[in-house]
Amino acid sequence: MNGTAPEQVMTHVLEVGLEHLESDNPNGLPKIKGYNIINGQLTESSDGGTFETTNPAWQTDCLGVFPLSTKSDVHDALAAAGAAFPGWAATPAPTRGQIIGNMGRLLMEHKDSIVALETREIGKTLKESAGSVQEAIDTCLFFQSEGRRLYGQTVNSELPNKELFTYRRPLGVCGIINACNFPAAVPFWKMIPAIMCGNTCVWKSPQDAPLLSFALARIMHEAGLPDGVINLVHGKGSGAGQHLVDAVDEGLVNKISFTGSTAVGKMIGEVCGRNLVSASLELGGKNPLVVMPTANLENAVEGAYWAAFGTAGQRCTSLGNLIIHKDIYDSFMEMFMAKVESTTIGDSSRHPGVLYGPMLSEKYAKDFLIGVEMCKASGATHIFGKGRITNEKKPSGFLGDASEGVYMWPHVFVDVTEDMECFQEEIFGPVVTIVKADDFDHGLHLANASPYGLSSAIYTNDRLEAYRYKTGIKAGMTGINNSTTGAEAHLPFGGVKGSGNGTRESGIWVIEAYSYWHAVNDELSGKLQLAQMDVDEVEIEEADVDYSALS
Ligand code: UN1
Repeated sequence: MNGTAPEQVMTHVLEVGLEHLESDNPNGLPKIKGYNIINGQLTESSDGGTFETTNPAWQTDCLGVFPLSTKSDVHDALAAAGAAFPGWAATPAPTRGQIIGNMGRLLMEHKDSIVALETREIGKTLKESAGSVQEAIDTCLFFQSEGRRLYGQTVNSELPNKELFTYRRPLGVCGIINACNFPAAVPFWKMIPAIMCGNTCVWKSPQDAPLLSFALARIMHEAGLPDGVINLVHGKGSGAGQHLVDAVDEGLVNKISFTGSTAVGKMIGEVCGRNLVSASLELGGKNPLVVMPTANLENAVEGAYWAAFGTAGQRCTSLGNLIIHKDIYDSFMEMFMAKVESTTIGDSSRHPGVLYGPMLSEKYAKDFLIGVEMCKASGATHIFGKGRITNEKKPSGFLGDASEGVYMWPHVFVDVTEDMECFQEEIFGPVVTIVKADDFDHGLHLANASPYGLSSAIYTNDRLEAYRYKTGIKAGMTGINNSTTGAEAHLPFGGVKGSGNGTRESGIWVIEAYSYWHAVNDELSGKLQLAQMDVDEVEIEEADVDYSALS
């Protein structure tokens, strides 16, 4: 069956020196013993604790067993990152960039196997896993050449025989914590610029994607990364991730970069704030998409449908509130619901072409069902979706045996109003909450009415409306005649309001998050010259103007 691709990754990246554990995996794929990587060494948890990672599309398929890292494991990783920092920071930036380029090339070489592994571990469709891995490759290629720039400036002094310069300096040890929904793209968005700037990292892998994270960390080392520059620790729940955040209070961390929920992001922001440690926080979204009467309705339906249900709604950029102008509401809904009803769902590695696969894991499924109940309790009208898919209760487009995985129906709620909890709160999964707008101003008001401000979109062919939306929306990202998803690796990614603390990932903008500006002045005159005080005064010539006329 779908065996070849995941087996490749085992051979190329993981198998070297790795133990295959006994397994009765239904697909015949191996179950491996995974490790932390601390100072380049494969290590187990200090107390021997482990946890398993399973395939959400086929839950009896166990991918591997990983260390449940203890506080002392996390501290070992921090010590390794601290020890590696001076050497790595002193490595010329173009050399750092070259190693990053090698990572990109190795990812390209093994892309098919990594994609298959991502799909096996978190259930995303093969097409979407390929997108996530490509985003990681794009990031490497972008930052390979940034290693040859990383520009500072020369600045003119107000004093003679004196030179002023600015340099970008690395921050030190960075703690990296990411969610599992983009397990290749998002950690690369963080770690690639971090190491390009000369920092070292302790990466806490997402609990639902330890094997993919392990494979990526092995690739990074295979690309020539010195030991200790990136240290990987696995863990679950409030274990290793919390130990990493706690280490900020102990002065062992110089930066935390986190992608995940707003609640956890606020907690991390507080810890970092009281220690004056820099934090990059990419948090939740309740991304609005407005459809106006001049829009091409077919495109708008397609964009809204993809934004809501692609990735089973498990992107931070997924559509939350769909805001439809009242004049086109009925025709839009007729087309939209026809698509929703025909949604194909299943295990993409066995049923290519499905729109979406299972939830990322059982934990995401549980939280999603709580969200669906919250929509009902909010008073919204529930017009489609029946919770978890079972063989007895499945949509017409479901393919395969529902009892094997953790699949959800697509859900649609209408008659939503801005005072409802389901309008205000992010629900991570395949659900859309639909609101009717009276006119453009009302639509824009609704788009701004949630506590979040990550992504946003409008479908309109009225250029003034598009302009007014673009200037009136409070969001980090806006699509015009496009869905809410689809950020590219060289545009700034991030949000405002409850979606983050204003830091950005990607492109040249992310460099600000992983470096500080160092201003240097070089006095060449051979004497002490005081800024502001020893500056030659320039005589202003008396102008022939009668200023008294102004009063
Ligand atoms: C995320 O969900 O955390 O723009 C990242 C997008 C993707 C990245 C999403 N390129 O939807």
